[in-house]
Amino acid sequence: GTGPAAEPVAGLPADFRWGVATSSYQIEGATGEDGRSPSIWDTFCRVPGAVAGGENGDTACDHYHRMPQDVELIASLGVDTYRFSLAWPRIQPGGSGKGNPRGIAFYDRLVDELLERGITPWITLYHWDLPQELEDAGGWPARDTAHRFADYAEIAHDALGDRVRHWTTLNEPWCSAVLGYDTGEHAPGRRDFGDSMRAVHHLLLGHGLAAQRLRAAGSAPEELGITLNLGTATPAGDSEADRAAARRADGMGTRLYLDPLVHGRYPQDVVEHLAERGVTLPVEDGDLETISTPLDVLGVNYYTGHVFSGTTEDGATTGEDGLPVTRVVPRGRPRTAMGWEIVPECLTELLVRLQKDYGLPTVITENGAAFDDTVAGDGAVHDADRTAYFADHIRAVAAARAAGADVRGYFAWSLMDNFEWAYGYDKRFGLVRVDYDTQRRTVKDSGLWYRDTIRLTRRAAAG
Ligand code: GBH
Repeated sequence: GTGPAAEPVAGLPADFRWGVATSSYQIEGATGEDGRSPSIWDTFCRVPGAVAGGENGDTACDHYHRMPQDVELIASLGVDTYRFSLAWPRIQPGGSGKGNPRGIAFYDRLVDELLERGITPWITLYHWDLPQELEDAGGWPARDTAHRFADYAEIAHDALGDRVRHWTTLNEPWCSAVLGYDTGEHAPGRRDFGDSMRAVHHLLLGHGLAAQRLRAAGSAPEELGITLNLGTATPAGDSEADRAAARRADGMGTRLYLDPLVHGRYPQDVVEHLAERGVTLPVEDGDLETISTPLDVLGVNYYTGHVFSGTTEDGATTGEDGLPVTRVVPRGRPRTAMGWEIVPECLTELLVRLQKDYGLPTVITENGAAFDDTVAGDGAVHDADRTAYFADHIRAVAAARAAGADVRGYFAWSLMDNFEWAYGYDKRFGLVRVDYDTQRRTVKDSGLWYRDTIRLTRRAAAG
């Protein structure tokens, strides 16, 4: 079957923002063109074993050469907003010095193509493609990278800020810091817990410095924000150990970022946990004021929510590393092709909690799912599982609004299948299928459903 039929989603207003999202390294290709310098992902992809299948972003979706057709595709989905990221190594090769006119020209054209079709551009300044030169100088664990980021942000905003009013500084600093510098699953592939936590502070500082520059600029953004990957942390049971484990997970995944951003202080329990692990955040005078520069909107990337236990399977509360146990317990729910459990109700819970604890308007800047798509004889993709995922999560957003959360928009991840980081091209998140042999794009059933849902919901809300 083709999955659930499109119907209006009750409770989403006529001005609710509907979009699709992508990121530069995942779709652009053309990594050596028009003066772009290498990023940490170009380097990381060449490390044997780092990326499934030894794949890389050299060609990806070849979006750099197919941009006008891709904008047509976006328009055909009926969305009002397109969230994309700028490649820092195109805008400012090497991560220092002047802007690169040839790199900037690509985004100039993209913005103009979008505006001509009435689509609002929503720019993310940093979606993980750090110029390799800056990594060689120490990367995010080094304080100077925060200042380099602010300079780059100003160059980008000077070039595009006359037409682009929606700016996100960072995408998912947790991923940059933890996957990049602690677990080594992402570029640059380093493995040092202390470095990862120093990276957290410098990412947040870079965000704050960039936010100040954008606020001070002539055409200040209408909506300035940051995007975090967020979920829920539910204790497995009532025990003190389980509750402490969930609180630790929430501290390391959510409060470590949102408390300084919104309240201007790091959470005391997290600071103590880091001290137990021998780590001090490199906070200098004034940093927390900078980091807590007021935000207009919080971008939320949601994929799943977790249950935590504070004991091992054998009942021990301390692991081999001598640290308290923080163990994810499966819920036994269906999973996507990434292995992530599908728990839409946790999106409602998350949004209501964010409203209560942080009080910012939110936008879902990413939500979506990889499934093992098959292509029918006529080329169609009947991805009923993906459609159901979107339907359930969009309803979860409406439920959060009904419960008082100020959620203003929803961006599907992703416009099209793309380079899924360490998983290569095997994991497909697109509303649109990409045939990587021919670069042919085909709107999947989920994409048609999304288009119809937006149209019906807008029409119903307009009355
Ligand atoms: C996003 O990251 C990225 O912004 C985007 O570029 C990417 O393509 C997309 O998601 C899909 O991966 O194994 O159950 O503990 C998402 C990052 C998703 C981080 C879920 C942690 C926990 C899953 N994350 N996740 S689990």
